[in-house]
Amino acid sequence: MTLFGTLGTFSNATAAPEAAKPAQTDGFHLVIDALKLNGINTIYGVPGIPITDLGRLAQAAGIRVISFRHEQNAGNAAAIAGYITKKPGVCLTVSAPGFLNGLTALANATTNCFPMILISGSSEREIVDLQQGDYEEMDQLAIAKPLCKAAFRVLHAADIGIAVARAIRAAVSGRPGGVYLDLPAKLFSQVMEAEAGAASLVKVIDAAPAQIPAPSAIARALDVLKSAKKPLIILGKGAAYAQADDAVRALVEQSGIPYVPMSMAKGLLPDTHRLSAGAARSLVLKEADVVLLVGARLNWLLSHGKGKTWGEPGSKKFIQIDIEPKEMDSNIEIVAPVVGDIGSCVEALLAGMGANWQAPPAEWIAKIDAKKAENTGKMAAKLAKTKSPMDFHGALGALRDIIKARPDAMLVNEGANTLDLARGIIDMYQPRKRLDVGTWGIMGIGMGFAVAAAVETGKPVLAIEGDSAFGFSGMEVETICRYNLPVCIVVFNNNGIYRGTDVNTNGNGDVATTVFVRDARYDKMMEAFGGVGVNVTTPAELSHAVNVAMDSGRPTLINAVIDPSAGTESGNIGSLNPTSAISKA
Ligand SMILES: Cc1ncc(C[n+]2csc(CCOP(=O)(O)OP(=O)(O)O)c2C)c(N)n1
Ligand SMILES: [Mg+2]
Repeated sequence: MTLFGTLGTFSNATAAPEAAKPAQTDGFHLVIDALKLNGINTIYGVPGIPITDLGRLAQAAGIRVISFRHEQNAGNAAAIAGYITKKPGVCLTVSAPGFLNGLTALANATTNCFPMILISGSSEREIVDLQQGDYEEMDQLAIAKPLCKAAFRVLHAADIGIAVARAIRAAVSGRPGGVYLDLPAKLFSQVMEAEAGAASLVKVIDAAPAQIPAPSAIARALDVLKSAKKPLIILGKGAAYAQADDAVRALVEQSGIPYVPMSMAKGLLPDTHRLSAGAARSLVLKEADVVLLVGARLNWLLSHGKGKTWGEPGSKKFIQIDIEPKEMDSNIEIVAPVVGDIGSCVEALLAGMGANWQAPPAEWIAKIDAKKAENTGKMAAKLAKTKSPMDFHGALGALRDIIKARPDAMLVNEGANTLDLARGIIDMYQPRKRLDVGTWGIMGIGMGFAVAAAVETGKPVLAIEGDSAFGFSGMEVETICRYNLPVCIVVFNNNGIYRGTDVNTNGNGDVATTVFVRDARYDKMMEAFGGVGVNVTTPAELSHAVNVAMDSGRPTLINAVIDPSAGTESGNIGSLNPTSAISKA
């Protein structure tokens, strides 16, 4: 349009009667609409500038917005929501400090392959980039980038739809992980015509496309498997995430191959399954000749596939199923890589195996069964102990029976002894019920995971927490009470980290570095917010209190008094702990 034309139109318009103004939308509403369009119906976060109204408006628009007391817990909730649902969990934070608080959870989600989107408001770009000292100034995008799968910033309201679509795709496709979405304050109030806004939104089609393995890779894997005399399947968290439960079960049962579940894969098949070799783990890792990894990485948790855990060097062949090609040969040679999504790969293996697959030699199964019986027998006596104060085994024996009776409950678990012993002792019966510290062994996931487990599944949650572990997210008991969630927390209170008995030898009056206030009453924390607090000293009392809590659905914290001398340094992973050769503390 010419200058004159413009002026002419302008003067005509002022002379004409007021035309109806087209309906408008803005950045706030476009973010909410984009999330809703893609089926994201829950946001976990902490309010503040510049995203307070985003939370309010999202709530008003029908999204469930769960406000936490600290962003790390909101982030952990989002991450585990992603794991449970295969949809990215969303965490919403304020700029700089709130963003940083959420970042640990984002990095942890990425490490664990949980799909999550951290959405953080950010300060004014022009000021941040010139480092002129804006309110909560920080170049958040640059900081997030190396810690997640993808990171995006949106400067124009018209790009919100495409940005949310990219974030969702990046989080769930291929190997899932964390995504950062940076939304500067100015974006939220940018206005555009509603019609154009609606047209700018993107509904993601097939966000995590199937990745079909090559037929030659399947044939190669089956050849290797066929040659095995002592085969073993290892099921990882990836296999649990895939929600290919029937196929995974069929793989084990049709092949007759014993399996070991990694921590969060427990329950994919019931731990009581005849082919579970969990109770003979050391034996099977050492003696197997062919190992089929299903969504399990050969990282530290599997001793990198080498060393004395794995028996004679060169004594085994590894077949690996993973969606990420780079995972192959990451630690040792993989003789049969199978790259694709777990469901498609396992289905293809099953099809190739057919109905007449030769079961493994009976001697192999018999040897495993004998070891299982021996280990289970030794354990049974320990679990039946009723002494007071309790040791870990006595207390966990009680909780083991509770999960057996309530197999659909969600179990959250963190700590050192409290974690390692619970993992070994408590059998799981259903997939994705066990949520724990994952790949990093990170403390602090407890209450975030518990909240999301309750919100996403509607099932009762049992959180088994070391007293130290609980402290990292303990303030969220208020959140649990505020939303009246069916969460029962059991704090294994042994007065400290690993144990409560360490002594400071320097004489300055401080307690030792691993010791907490003696005989603390964590149950009182729950009472402060209207929940139920119980103090227990015997397995029978513990069992009773948990059953009452799970029947009532009321937020409950049980302070379980554990013998302060019962734990061992670092639980099961003491060998990773460097100690001074010169002086012993
Ligand atoms: C974020 C983080 N900080 C610190 C640690 C180191 N750490 C490992 S276990 C643990 C706490 C163990 O004590 P507790 O939870 O009481 O379990 P217990 O062995 O006493 O049962 C700590 C602090 C960690 N894993 N993660
Ligand atoms: Mg402790």
